[in-house]
Amino acid sequence: AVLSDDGLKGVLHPEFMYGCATAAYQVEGAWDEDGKLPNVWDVHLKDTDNGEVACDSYHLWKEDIELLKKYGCNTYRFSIAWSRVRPLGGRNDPWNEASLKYYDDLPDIQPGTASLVPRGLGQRPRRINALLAAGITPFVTIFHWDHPQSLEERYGGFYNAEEIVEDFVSYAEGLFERYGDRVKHWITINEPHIFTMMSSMGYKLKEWVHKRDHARFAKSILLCHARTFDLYKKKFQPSQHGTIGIVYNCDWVEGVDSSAEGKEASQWVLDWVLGFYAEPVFLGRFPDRVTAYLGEHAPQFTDAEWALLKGSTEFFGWNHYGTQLLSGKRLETDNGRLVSFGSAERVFERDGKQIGNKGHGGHPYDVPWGFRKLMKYITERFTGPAGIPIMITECGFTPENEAEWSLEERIDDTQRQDYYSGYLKEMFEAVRDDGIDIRGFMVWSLLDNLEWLQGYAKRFGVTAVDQDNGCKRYPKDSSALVKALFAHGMGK
Ligand code: PNW
Repeated sequence: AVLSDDGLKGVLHPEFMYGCATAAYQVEGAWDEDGKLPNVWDVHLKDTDNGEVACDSYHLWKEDIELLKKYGCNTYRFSIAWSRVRPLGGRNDPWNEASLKYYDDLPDIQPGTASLVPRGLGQRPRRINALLAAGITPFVTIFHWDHPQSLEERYGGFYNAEEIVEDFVSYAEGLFERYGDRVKHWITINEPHIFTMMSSMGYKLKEWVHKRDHARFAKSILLCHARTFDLYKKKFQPSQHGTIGIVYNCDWVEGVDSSAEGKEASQWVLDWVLGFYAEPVFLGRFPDRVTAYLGEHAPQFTDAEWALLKGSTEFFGWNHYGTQLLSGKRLETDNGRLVSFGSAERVFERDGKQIGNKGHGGHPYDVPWGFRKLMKYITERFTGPAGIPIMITECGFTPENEAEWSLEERIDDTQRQDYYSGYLKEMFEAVRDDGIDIRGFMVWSLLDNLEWLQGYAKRFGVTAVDQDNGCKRYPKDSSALVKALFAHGMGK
């Protein structure tokens, strides 16, 4: 275990941001309250597990803040629901004051003096100020996949770069105007690659994505990001003094053996899943493997757009879960569709041994050394040369079969505790020994919540939520462990 006399006490940056993360659609519920209109997931998941109630954080947000305090967090990463604050979504559509207020505050709340007791409608202390009053820094995701359905119906959503970019930037501008005096940490977009896959698998095509679709989404996403970054830098940062960046998903991959095929497959997956969105932002180009693969579909940018893209992040937001080994075999189908993650065949044993505890299929195995290798890879390729820090914006684990567990079993979450012990030890050592500049770490997730297409069966929370009993919250044992680990790393 970390802790004790391991030489890791106090190795973290003095202003290290330790917190928990959530996303609006996955926790808020209240899907049609206070003027909110349907987002793409409300429509798509209508008849299955969905976010209509979720963890009811729209009403229970004060309890969420109490949990963050209990867990020793100094940061809360959450997202704003576009379909709440601007229900129709478009640049000429009205804002919704009732919902803007939900994320906002009362002017009479001063740091240290906030009362978290509700004082009646229209008078409630709101989330951002309540966080600040609790000494918790809001880290706000502008877009965590839940755009208004009306944008799909009007013009095909992210299929239509010209339209979505203008609407996205206008939405972001409204958030900077409204909250930027108090929110100093902004994320434009969460996980471009997974958003593309999940959207296509989910509300759009209901099948694996064609390269053409990846290319169209990439163009929209990258331009939404770069234009929003540029707007913030020019119009808001000079007076608001906040920071802004993008969040990537990336798990570690390497060949199961030392074969050239395994190496090539791994680099392909890293280029496809991460490089496709990180190289434009860090290096002003696409990876060669990606342009070669996309051929005629490869997104085209003007010189002015490339200039906007290059250097358009102030931190490397990184969601990391697990590690997979690749056999070197490609699973691409003949009609140009990718099966998943770049269609490389995945294996999870080496020398006859499973590589770690098995978790949820998408980010499968608990492999601390994979995290360590990827910290190095990202630093060497992207953040080191750019001189910018890494922010771990999500990291978590859920055992494969947790859905069948009783509440007691969910709380005694030994596999999640093993996971965080192993990953945080690697992270602390990487900071101390490998010169890795990590400034933040956010547990995914504060709460057991709606895992998109997988419903409520996959539970990433350090807090169990009893959906059958008013969404009552129960801290899992891992929450105390993570708190202790960060107290140690931060020298307390
Ligand atoms: C991330 N995969 O999504 C998201 O940012 C969260 O909203 C989500 O709940 C969390 O990870 C846990 O899954 C991903 O299949 C969803 O590889 C699926 C995958 C990766 C990321």
